[in-house]
Amino acid sequence: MAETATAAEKEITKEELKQEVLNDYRLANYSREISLMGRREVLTGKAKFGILGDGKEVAQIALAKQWQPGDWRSGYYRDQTMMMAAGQLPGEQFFAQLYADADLEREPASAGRQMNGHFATRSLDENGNWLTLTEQVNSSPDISPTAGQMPRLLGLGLASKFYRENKELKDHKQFSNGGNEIAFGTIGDASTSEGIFWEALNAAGVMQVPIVMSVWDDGHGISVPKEFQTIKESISEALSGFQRTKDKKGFEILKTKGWDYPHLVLTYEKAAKIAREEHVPVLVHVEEVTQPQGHSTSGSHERYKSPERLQWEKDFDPITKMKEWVLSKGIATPEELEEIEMAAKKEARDAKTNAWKAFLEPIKKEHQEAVVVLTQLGAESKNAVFINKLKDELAAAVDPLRKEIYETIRKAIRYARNEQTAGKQAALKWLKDHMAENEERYSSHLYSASEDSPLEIAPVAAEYKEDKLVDGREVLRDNFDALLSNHPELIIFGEDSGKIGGVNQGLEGLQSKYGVNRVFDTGIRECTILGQGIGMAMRGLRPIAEIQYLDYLLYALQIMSDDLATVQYRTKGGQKAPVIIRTRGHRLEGIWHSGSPMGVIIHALRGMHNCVSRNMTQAAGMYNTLMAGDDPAIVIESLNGYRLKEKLPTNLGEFKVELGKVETMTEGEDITIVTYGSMVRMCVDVAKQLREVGISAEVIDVQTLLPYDLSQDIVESIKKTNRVLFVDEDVPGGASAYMMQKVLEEQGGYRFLDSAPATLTAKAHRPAYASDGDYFSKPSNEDIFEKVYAIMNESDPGSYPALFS
Ligand SMILES: Cc1ncc(C[n+]2csc(CCOP(=O)(O)OP(=O)(O)O)c2C)c(N)n1
Repeated sequence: MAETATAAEKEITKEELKQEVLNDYRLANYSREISLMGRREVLTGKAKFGILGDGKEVAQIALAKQWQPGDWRSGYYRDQTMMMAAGQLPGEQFFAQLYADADLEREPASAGRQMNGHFATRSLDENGNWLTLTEQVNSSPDISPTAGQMPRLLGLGLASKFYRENKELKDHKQFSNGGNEIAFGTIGDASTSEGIFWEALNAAGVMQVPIVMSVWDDGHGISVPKEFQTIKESISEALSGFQRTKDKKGFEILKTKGWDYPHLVLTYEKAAKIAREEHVPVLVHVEEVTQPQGHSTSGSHERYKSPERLQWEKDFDPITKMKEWVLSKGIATPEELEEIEMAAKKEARDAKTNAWKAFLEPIKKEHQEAVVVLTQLGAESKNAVFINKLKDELAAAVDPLRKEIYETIRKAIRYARNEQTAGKQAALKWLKDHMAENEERYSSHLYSASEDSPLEIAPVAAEYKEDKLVDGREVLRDNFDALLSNHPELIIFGEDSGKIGGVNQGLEGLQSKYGVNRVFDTGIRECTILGQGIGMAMRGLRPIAEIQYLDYLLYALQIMSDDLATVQYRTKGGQKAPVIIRTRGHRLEGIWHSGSPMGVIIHALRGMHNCVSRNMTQAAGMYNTLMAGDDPAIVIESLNGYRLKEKLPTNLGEFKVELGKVETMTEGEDITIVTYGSMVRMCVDVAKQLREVGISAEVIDVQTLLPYDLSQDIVESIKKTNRVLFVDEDVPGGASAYMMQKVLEEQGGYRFLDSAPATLTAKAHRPAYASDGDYFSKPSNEDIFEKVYAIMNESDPGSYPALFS
């Protein structure tokens, strides 16, 4: 009996194995057909650009067998087969993205906002609330900068560690099942030349993060071969020192070949098991990978690959090799395989046809409507000849894009500019309605649109029992204590943040109180501190990632700008990463300890909130607001404020600063001074000095640069004073110019001015060292006084005779 059962079992296993292999073979062919067609769609003009996954099919099918619900991917544009194998990319969706179909249903990765090959699953429902991420395989949203996926990968993997080790998180079932999830990273061999690849791998090794990192090694980065990319022309050899040993932690490094189906399957099985069970990072170096159609549709690889290499790529094509293997093992007959190939081709063709039809349909409708609108506009216009010509051209256009339709309508309306007809009204209404749709289509979700948006968080005033004064850093520390106690998912980390509690002691004692998995030290690696935060936040944790000094934010700026700030936008609300970045800057001394590059930051980081605090109570209130919200943000603490005395609020963790709301510090009648951060205190001091010479200045602290004065209170002040000066520590034309544009243009402030609007900023160079360097590099109290006085002198020299003549 027992023997029969075993035989039957074997029989079934063999059949199942055959089915699995043939299914893999079908998918490899299907994906390849899609790549071939994808290129043709671009070359025939139906799509603008194509970057495709041919040559990586078999390896990715092997990998995807290990991709389980709850797991994550952080990869790049070659991973179409991996996505298809995990059921996350039907062919129709692939083509929808290729055509830039802006419909979210048809192109759920980015709603047509991203170039093809930029994959993502959706973590949020239509209201911006989390889905159950443990029930789906997850892909973080791809970005184009090579190796840009690496910092985020670190955080995606690291989250599993916290979910496994932080007992208070055991109920967060939506995000993790006991930390058993792993994160799969993918990268091209040439992109391993980027610094952030090394930074992320080192950090993953140090922290023992459960990731499986695959390098698809096809020997080239576009045209540049490995000899110019990688030391020893082998990433696994270069990384051999990362290999774990019996007594030293590190990576498990595995090697396999991109065409060796059975070996790939076994390798990924092993890799995933190690990462999942032991929580150890694994590197899989997939060598001998091909790229049958070259890098992208922008060029041909015949220009840079030798005839021998091209021939080798044909001979070692993974699908050809897989076919040879299947036949050699007698798993299927040539006829069976041919049938599969034909079916895959047809299926791919159908996917393409369906996607193209679906993409065109709504545009066709708009096209027809536009022609009707133009017909009526022309019929009732004195300029019918011109309008009808435009209409005829549009009517004759074959499959026009929206751009052509809107260009035509907007030009036609110009011909009716002096007319008031029903046709013109209809055209204007049609345009207005559809432009609103296009606004939503292309410009929504720069920030969270959920109920938890920090813009929805009401302010709560700080409360005080007694007038006890403490150092500013104690207010922060006690507030972080309250936040850590109220939010088990809050994790704070950075350089020196753990053991000593931060260079300015804002986290003093909190590691001892909450443990090393809540408040901890990281290596010196700003970019991956940020990435760590991004990945963790995508998995439901609430990281506060500390960058020790504002001047060093530049190391992290690329990943903040390319990745963090665009998460909601590039997925059209499909994912979020509410990371809070804590840093400190402004007035201190020296080229790298007193920076205030706010123009750089606000312009690079649209999609994040930007909080510029003047003292620690205000900073704490900002953290409290941001923790209640679900957007990423940066809070800049004033370096010179940690030891200044402040009152200690009683409602720690609760009081909140309203984002986008200015605070009037000093009321005045003659001039409005708009400023933020450390300069608020100075401007308030100067206002007192100005009063002594009869000038009444109103000082406004903007509190947040992004968003900026949402209720437009600054213009109300200008209506009263009729003069305005913007003061900050940035370079000339930096954040002060931004503030000026907001107030003069957006708020219409220019209409109320009696004097020329002015800015007062630091010098164009980095600030020089020590007190004198600061005095002569940044705006001093005397500079502010004299600037205001000069404005008053110019307007009323009788009352305010020139200071220096
Ligand atoms: C930071 C950055 N620099 C340059 C590019 C342009 N670029 C796109 S892909 C690529 C080559 C990448 O080669 P590799 O990592 O080997 O991946 P493959 O395309 O071969 O799979 C380059 C240089 C980019 N996207 N990002």
